[in-house]
Amino acid sequence: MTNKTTSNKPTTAAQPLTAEQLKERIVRHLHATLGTDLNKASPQAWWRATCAAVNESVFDGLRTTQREHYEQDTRAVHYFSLEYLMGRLFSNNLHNLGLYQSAKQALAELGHDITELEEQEEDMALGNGGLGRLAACFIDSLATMNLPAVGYGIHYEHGLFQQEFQAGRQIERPDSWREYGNPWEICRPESVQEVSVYGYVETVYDLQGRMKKVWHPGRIIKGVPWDIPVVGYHGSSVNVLRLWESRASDFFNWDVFNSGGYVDASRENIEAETISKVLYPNDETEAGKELRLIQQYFFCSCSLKDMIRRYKRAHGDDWSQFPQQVVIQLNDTHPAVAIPELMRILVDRADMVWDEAWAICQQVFAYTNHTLLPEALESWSVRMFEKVLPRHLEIIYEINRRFLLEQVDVRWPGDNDKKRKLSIIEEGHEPMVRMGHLSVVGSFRVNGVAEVHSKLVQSDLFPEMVALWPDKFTNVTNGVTPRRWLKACNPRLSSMLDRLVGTEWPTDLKRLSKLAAYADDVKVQDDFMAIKQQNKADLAKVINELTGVAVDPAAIFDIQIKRLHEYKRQHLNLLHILALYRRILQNPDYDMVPRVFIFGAKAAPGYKLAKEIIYAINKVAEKINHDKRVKDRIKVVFMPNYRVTLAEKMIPAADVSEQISTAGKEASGTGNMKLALNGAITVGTLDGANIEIAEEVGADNIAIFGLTVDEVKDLHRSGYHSRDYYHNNPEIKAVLDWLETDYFTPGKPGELSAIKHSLLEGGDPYLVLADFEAYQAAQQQIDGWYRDKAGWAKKAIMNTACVGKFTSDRSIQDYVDRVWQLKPCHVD
Ligand code: AZC
Repeated sequence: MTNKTTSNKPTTAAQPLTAEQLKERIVRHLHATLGTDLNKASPQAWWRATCAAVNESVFDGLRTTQREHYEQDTRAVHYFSLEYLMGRLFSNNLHNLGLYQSAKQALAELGHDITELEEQEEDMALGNGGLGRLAACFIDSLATMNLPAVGYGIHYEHGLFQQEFQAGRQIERPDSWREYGNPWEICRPESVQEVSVYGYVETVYDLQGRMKKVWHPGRIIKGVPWDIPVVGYHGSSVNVLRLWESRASDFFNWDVFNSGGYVDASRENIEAETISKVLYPNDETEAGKELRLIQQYFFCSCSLKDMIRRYKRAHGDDWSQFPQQVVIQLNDTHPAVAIPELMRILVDRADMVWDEAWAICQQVFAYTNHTLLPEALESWSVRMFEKVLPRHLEIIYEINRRFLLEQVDVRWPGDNDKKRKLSIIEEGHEPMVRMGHLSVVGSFRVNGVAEVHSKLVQSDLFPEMVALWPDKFTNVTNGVTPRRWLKACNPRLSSMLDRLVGTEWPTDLKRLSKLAAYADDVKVQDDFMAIKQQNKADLAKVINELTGVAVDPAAIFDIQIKRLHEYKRQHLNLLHILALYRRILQNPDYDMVPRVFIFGAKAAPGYKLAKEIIYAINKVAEKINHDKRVKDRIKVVFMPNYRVTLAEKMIPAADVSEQISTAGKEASGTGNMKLALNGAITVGTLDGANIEIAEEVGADNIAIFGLTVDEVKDLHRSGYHSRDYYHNNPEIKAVLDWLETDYFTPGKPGELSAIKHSLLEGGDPYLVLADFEAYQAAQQQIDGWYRDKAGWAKKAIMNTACVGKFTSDRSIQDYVDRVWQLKPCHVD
């Protein structure tokens, strides 16, 4: 490889544009691109003109990066992900280009406030939660570290639904993020791909008598690529996120159209376009729907063909270099169908013999597991698979036959139980294709996303696979990009850090550790907490605008933001709020530091109990917020439509970070990292990355509580009876019974009983009641800590100082070292 540099430290920003130069660009685009005038332009037009001005720099970087990667013929990682939760790109691109200050000034001189223009942008919410946001942080780091990379995914017309509350209940509205076009994307008609689905497979013999399989597809769909440039921070690389939009194939439509079937042709159009129409809104549940499988196959097939076209431009039909040039990271099992697709291309199209093709595949794919929840482990009915992808099913059968024969039976001769357990095909009344098994068998590396999670992937999910291939398994602890999650979202703290630890921390986050030396410094403590106070005042305004609730920035801001799921235990938080409320009613002088409990969460539209929990929190909030007896000691707010943009406003204002999942259930968490980075103190279980956060910040600076992974297992093994906790703890009993009355829903008793029901009759699968007592003790500890102003400031500072490990740059470096073996490619 002939890369110019081997250092992946970002280079310093090129000479940034002056405000004057930016002004000239903005005005030029207002005229030439937007076709409007200075005095007539709407805020939307100003925003778009500024985006166009910024894009001049973005596209410059994009062209040079692509030229450099092409000329140097570098090895590259191809990140395959069904989700990218990007959020807004405006301020992110400005920060990464080093243009934020110039743009702010330019716009101010043109009479506009940059933060107001930022509000013109819709979130690009092409993901559900953790997994999709991780992909977005990773592509930011890849570009920043000058690593050759392409992100591949789907160009959904509608991203994650927008959430509204009607009388406290979640209502979903479609998300039309690009209704009026998105200034950051470029359509690439020259790179359109075609993808086949349905149909049947024919066995034919060639002139040499060799058997060949020919797939006669039932339908052909066109994949149109949209490129989103991904700007590295002060680096020179601009990588690409390539998202595929589905359209009806021209070829197919003409036939129907010419035979007079205009209406039929239109219907086909609609069906083809359905594929990229909408993101499935399920976080950690597998839908098993045909359209979902087609989505997965559509984007994998388009992406592989795109990669192969690029490879062939440099190497022709010589496949020998392919595994040296290409690595594909599968973001969970969603893109696992890429494995049989690459086999099909190599065997059926490139006429390669099976062993040679399989050897290539096994050097190319790596798989990241993001969850152990059984309901999230994808499996597809063989019946449906055969209908949609008949040739791929045959290939999977062959992969499985060889795996069972050459690996499993060699290791455990004659052991049919092992074969049954390890088979990619799950036998039974309805045989299923197990995508996790396929991913492990087809990949050279498999990783979990935090130490404890990777251990559980090995011990609980795939123990036999580990016995077969111990070196295949590794860990890469997640990380978050400090550019978005500190630099851009918390400008006050960022400038303080610039002063105290220097300006290099955004690309070298360990430098924050220098802050620890100031943890006892009274002036630094005061400044740090003054910034927190200002951020809280800002958030208080947003809360008031969105919910009409007035909150006092002097109270503790206690924040739980994440998807709504029983295992994340928002209802544990709610039960504790109810317990506090009850204590206040029983003892009007109950002494507690005033606290604002703030939630943000979307529930999957079909997840009934999750929606009931949202409703319960909203009803309890309504009651408590209006109860004079509470004297503002407790406020409860549920922020509607939680998304990246809202997270950016909430995280800098958090005092307390709620990370309270049942141990063993949260693979990693990444919100936990963002909150700690911004100086919030975690109340958390020993789960996922909380364990590693605790190691970094030290026991004094985190409130750990509850059952450990082993204790959870023991309790389940010995038989867990949630009713015992209900009967033995009067506070638990009282608050659960309370939910059944009409106290929070006047005239409608029983409206909030779903929670109690799931915890008692439902058996409390996530051990809410078992952890309640420890949780309330941890909360009491927080209350005590907060009363000591200096002590709290020190803890908050130590959190920011000690979480440098959790930059996504470190995660990416781990992937480079443990999985990808990639070299940076410096771009001039
Ligand atoms: C999430 C995990 O739940 C979360 O713990 C982790 O931090 C995140 O991935 C990134 O690794 N999982 C998902 O969002 N979804 C699925 C299907 O696992």
